[in-house]
Amino acid sequence: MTRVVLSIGSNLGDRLARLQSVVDGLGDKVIAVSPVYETDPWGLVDQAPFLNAVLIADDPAFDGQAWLRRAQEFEEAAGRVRGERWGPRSLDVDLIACYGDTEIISVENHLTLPHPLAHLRAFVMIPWLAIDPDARLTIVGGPQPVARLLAELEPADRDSVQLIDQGLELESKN
Ligand code: PH2
Ligand code: MG
Ligand code: MG
Repeated sequence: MTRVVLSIGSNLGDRLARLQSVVDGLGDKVIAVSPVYETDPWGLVDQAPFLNAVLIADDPAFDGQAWLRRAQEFEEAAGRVRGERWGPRSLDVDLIACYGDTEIISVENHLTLPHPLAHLRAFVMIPWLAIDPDARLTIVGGPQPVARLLAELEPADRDSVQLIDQGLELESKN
């Protein structure tokens, strides 16, 4: 079994529908879906606000590379065009952390795990904590509680992530 923590974001087009496409595409692999937040653009600030959420999913057959391929398929299906780094995007699906029997650490084949910038991004940590208050992220020096990493950010960074009153819908299994 591998479990993955995915950060999903969009700031072009029907942002909520883009995020929902990932939840729908993962179907019953989804374990948890965070609320949706509107977030100020990070890294390249002169662009439209994002919607962001975090998902936790399981698939017994997937390793890190398989999750990466799946993430890229979702981005392509949303019509993502690769533009400038940190620039506007219809859909971004980033692997934040991945676990088999132990945490998967990777620096190979375009796959860096855990995500090397997650501890700087309130738009990742706030949604993640909403579905896993005990979340831990491995950074240089070892695993750290995400709650502590978030507390180390500037208050303005935390304030740039605002809960919205629309959410993502988990497929109902009737
Ligand atoms: N993604 C980026 C760059 N900046 N800012 C926010 N608020 N949300 C994002 O998902 C995001 C970003 C590149 O992946
Ligand atoms: Mg990203
Ligand atoms: Mg990405």
